[in-house]
Amino acid sequence: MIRTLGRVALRRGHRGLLTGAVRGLSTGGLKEVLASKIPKMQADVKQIREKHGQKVLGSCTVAQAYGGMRSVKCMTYETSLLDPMEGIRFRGYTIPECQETLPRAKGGSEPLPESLIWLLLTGDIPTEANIAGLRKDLASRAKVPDSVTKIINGLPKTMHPMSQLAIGTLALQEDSVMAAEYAKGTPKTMYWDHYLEDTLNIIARLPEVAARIYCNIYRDGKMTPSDPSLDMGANYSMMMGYDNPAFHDLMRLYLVIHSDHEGGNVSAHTVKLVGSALSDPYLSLAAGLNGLAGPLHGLANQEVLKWIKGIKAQLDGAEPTKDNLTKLCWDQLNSGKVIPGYGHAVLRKTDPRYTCQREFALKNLPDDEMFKLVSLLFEVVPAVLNEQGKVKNPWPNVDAHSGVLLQHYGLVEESYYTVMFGISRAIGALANLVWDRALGLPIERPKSMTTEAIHQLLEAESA
Ligand code: CMX
Repeated sequence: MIRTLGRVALRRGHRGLLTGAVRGLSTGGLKEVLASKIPKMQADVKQIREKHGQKVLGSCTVAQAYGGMRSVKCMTYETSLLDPMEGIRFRGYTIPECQETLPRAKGGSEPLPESLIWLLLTGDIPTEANIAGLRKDLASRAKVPDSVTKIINGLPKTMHPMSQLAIGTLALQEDSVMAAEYAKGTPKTMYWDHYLEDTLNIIARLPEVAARIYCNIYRDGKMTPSDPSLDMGANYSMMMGYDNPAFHDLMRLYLVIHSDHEGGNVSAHTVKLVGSALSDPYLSLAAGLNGLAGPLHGLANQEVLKWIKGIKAQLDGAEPTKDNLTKLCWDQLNSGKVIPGYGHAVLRKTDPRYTCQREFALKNLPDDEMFKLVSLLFEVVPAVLNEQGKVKNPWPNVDAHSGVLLQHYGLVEESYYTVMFGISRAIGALANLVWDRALGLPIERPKSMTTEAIHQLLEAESA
C-alpha cells in the first residue's frame, strides 16, 4: 500500500512526499491520508500568501503589546479554532458534535482519543477501520526504553509531577527521528514525515511515562504493565491502577477535551514557537509542558481542587449555601488570589469543556458531595466576579470541573492533574506542529519594542 502510494506520488511529481510516504513504519493509513492532503493544502497556502499576503488580519495596539497580545491575529494554527462565545471547534467540530460523531470504545459513551488524533491530524472523521489501523500502529510504538524508565524512577518523589513529565519527555528525545534525520541532512520536504513519526511515538509512549510518574509518587512504584491492545483512555487508566469502566470513559472524555484550544494559549503556542526553530517534537512539547505547568494555565486544575478542599475545611461540616460560599469567594479575592477555574483570555461564556464535564457528572455522579459544591459555586462565583468588576469573563473554564470528577473515582492526588492535561495537550499541539512543518512555516520572530522606543514613536507622531 505504501509503495503504491509512493508510485502515485512520483507520477504526480511530489518527490519529497514520495520519500515521506515510503519511509519508516506504516501508520495505519494515517501517513497516506496526510500525504494525499498535504500537497493540496500547500498549494492553497501558497496561493493565499501570493494573492493576499498584504491583507491585514488585525492590528496591534500599545495596550495589546503590554497586555499579553490579547486577540492579536498573528499566526496560523490548523487543528482547532476558538470562538469567544461558542468555544472550541476541533477541525470544525464542536465538542457535542465530536461526542456524537467520533468512534467510541465498545460499551463506552465518549469518543476514543485515537479518533481525535485522527481528526486533528487529517481533518476527517475516522472510520472504525482507520481507528483499528492507528491503534495497531500506536501499539507497535508503545515500548518505553528502559533508559527512560530508569531516569523517571530515579527522580525524587517530592519533585512535582509536571517537572517529572517534562523530564520524561526530554528523556524520550534520544529516539527523535527528526533530530537523527536532520543530522543526516534530510530535505525540508521530509520534515513533516519526521515530525509525524516523533508525534506518534510520543503519543504512544507518554501515557506510560505519566502512569509511572503517578505510581512512583503515589503508589510505591507498583505500575500495571501497559496493555496496548486497550484504547489509550483505558490503558492509561489501567496503568495507573484504575479498572472502573466509568473512569475509562471519563479518561477518554478528558483526553479529548483538553487536547487543543487553538494556537495562542501558552502551551500550544510554546510548542509551535519552539518547533519553528526546528527543535524536534520532544523538545517542543517539553517546553510547552513547562508553560502548561503555570497556575494561570494548566495547573489551575490542581489549584481548583486545593481551593475546593479548603472551602470544605472552612465550612467545617456546615451545609454549603450561596451565602457562605459568596463570603468564601470574597475571602479568596481579598487575600489577593484569583478564583481558580474561572475566567479566560478568549472565552466570554461558560467553557463547553466545563459543560460537557458537568453533563458527565449529572449522568454518572449526580449525588457526589464535591460535585454539588462545584455546582453551587457555578451559581455563586460569576456574580462575585461581576461585582468585583475586573474580569472580562466571569464564567467557569475547563479546570473548574475536571478535578471533582477525578476525585470521585479515587484519583484524589490533585498535584497530578496537570500531567493528564499534558498528555492530552500533546495530541493537539503536536498534530498542529506536523502541519506547520508540512506547510513550511518559518522560524517565528515577531518584533518587540522597548518602552523607550514606544516613547520615541509617540513623540515622533505628536511632533
Ligand atoms: N479571579 C480573580 N481575578 C481574576 C480572575 C479570576 N478567576 N480572572 C481574571 N481576573 C483578574 C485578572 O487577574 C486581571 O486583574 P488585574 O487587572 O488586577 O491584573 C483582571 O481580572 C482582568 O483579567 P481578564 O482580562 O479578565 O483575564 P486575563 O485574560 O488577563 O486572564 C486568566 C485569563 C485565565 C489567566 C484569568 O481569568 C485567571 O487568572 N483565571 C484563574 C486561573 C485559571 O482558571 N486559569 C485556567 C485558564 C484555562 C487554562 O488555560 O487551563
